[in-house]
Amino acid sequence: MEHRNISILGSTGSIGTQTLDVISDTHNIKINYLTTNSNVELLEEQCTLFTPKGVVISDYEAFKQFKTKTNFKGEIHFGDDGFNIVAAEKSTDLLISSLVGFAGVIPTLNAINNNIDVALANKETLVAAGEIINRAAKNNNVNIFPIDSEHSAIQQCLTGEKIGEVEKLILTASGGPFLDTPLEKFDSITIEDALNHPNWTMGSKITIDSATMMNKGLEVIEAYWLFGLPIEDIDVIIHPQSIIHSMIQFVDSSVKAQLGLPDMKVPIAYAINFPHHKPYPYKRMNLAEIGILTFFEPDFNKFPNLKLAYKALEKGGTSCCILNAVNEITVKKFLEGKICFNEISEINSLMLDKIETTNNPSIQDIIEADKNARIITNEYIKSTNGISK
Ligand code: MN3
Repeated sequence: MEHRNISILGSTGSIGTQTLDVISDTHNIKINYLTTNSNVELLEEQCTLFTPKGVVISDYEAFKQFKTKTNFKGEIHFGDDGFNIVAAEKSTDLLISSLVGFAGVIPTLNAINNNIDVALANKETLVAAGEIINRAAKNNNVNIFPIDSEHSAIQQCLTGEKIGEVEKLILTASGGPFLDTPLEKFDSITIEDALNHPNWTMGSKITIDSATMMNKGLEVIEAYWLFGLPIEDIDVIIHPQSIIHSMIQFVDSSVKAQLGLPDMKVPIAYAINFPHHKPYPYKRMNLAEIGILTFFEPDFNKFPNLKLAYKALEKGGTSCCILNAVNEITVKKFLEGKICFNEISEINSLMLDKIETTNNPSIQDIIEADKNARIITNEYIKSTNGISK
């Protein structure tokens, strides 16, 4: 599979910029579209370096500013209409889906329906609409390559193997910055504490999700849709060094793991070059230098969000979509200082119980469930001013 024409949804974000780093280290790749929310300065630089066919800007003020000031000679589109153009461009053979949040779902689905392979960094696409995405991918014979260290690890382990011979997927989790923080101290966790991740440099939403372990919960849901094993055969183990990126256990008890330094460029390069490992100059792992790898069972009392993900998967229908939407709001409210750290999972849990689920959802049901869950959560937080404050 040679991917030669690539578009990036969210090219100025953490995954987007790292993808462009990988592409600048790869031969013969042409960029079709780049998109940003509002970071037009960086977009301008990217246009100069990569000369895409066009760009999309989601923020209207930023769009107007870019249009008047830019030296870029290609197409300049605004908002959802722009995303539709990106998703409809038939010459694109790989879409890097790295928008943040639910905004990534529809453009990704549209690209799949237009027979474009997807490298998926946007978690919400599979979390909110896994069933629909899988059906669309199957119907259109489209491949989905995960851009996430854990799922990329599993995909690398599975290459050359038969999924029917796999007994268990074992996702590793760093445990985040509060692995060793006692539960009694969770009440006083600040925004700065939570944004300080020990191993990975990422955007703020996913960094908070790592601190609450919702990130791992969302990854369990993603793994469920990507690899098709039953929920009970997807395990999580805490591995603070983030060197083993995930493992698969076969029916004969053999375990296969993928290791490496924590660097998102590796899963990005694998997604672009699948099933090949092409030469890149990235820093090599030295296990003797690392010395010790440790593992623990996850603590569901400290990190109830992880349990909530399994619960939502079992409930099915729009439950995972609801959990994801509620969590986006609670994380946002935490970052705004409106609720405290513990309230993220408390409100997530409350809303998952309270908000009604729709079974066998259509994409319209998903969009409505997402919108509705946000409204209910926002209203709840407003009415209570948080739980404990
Ligand atoms: Mn991950």
